[in-house]
Amino acid sequence: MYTQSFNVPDETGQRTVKTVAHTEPPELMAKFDARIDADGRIEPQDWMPEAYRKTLVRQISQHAHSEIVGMLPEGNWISRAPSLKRKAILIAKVQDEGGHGLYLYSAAETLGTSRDQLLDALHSGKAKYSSIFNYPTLNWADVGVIGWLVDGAAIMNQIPLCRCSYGPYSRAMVRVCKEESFHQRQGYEALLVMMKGNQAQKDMVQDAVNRYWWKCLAMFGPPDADSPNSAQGMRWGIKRISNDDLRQKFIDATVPQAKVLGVTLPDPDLKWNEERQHYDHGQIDWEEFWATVNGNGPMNKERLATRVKAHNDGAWVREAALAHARKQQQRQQKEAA
Ligand code: FAQ
Repeated sequence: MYTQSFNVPDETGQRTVKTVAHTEPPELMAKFDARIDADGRIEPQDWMPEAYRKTLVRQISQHAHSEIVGMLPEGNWISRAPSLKRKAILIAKVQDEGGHGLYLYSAAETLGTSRDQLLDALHSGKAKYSSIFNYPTLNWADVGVIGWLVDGAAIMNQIPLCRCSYGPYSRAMVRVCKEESFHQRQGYEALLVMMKGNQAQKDMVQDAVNRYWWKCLAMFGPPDADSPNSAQGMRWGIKRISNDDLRQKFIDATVPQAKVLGVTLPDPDLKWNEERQHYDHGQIDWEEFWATVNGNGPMNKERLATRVKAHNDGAWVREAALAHARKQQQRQQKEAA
């Protein structure tokens, strides 16, 4: 459903951005640029400019943190799922998100930053994670809407990342996208069932859509004109499609899905524009977005506190695993002696 993202030509500005000033060795830099221009992949053992490494650690670790913090809003509903079938699906989905976080932390570690450093940055509030996970899940329909819209937006953003210039990130994204596709479908299917139910169930779905629609549009990041990282990210083949173009693709794909579902998207300005061949839409509240990104959304403090507690509660597992590994190593050394 979302694979059409592959059809967007790369030349939408990506290669035309000038390289920023740097103090890297010119020969190595020229080789690196040539590989990027030829759409080649950069692997962990390859030379890369420090700014490229830094950008990747930033983006991949934010992505990893989003997956891990993203387990919390839906995780809250595992014990309250309305049937055994829904509970089993939800457990599998939340577990998948944890797995995505682990692939992504591993990909970030290949760039020379340790897992402990990455987690410290999250737990101290220094690192960002997706704004969308700072809103509460108030009713069961929120779980369906997260699958349909949040995973839908995540796939739209991540399909182009399967062709990211950094090998480990692009390979992780292939598997992540396959799993996100199941997540999106299970959410949409759960909502379809609710929309065939009674009025209270239909109202619940509409209420969840009303609360999540605008937040999902903001997930794609600030408008291109206010996106400080986009130009360089696109020049390096990390990002392939701009924030605004991805947002537009998501809206265009979602409007027909909303019609089939029978819900209204809460935007009076949402209209098909024949000339542009896209839907026009209303203004996103960027002030609210930045407040949330900067730690002042409705659930930021609770999400972070839950993560820090889970990490601290798990300290004994990490210590036990390390002690076991040390014991095994000592035993092997003794046997070898
Ligand atoms: N939330 O210059 P740009 C998921 C920050 S995974 C918070 O445009 P960039 C799966 C941005 O970091 C969802 N912060 O930045 C799931 C930057 O700050 P910095 C996560 C945001 O990197 C589903 C500043 O604003 N997906 O949902 C957000 O070029 C269901 C300026 O922005 C990814 O992370 C935001 N929404 O573009 C799990 C995908 N947007 O670092 C559970 C990978 C922007 O300079 C349940 N990431 N910022 O201090 C990306 O594609 C990019 O990093 C963007 C941002 C597009 C998110």
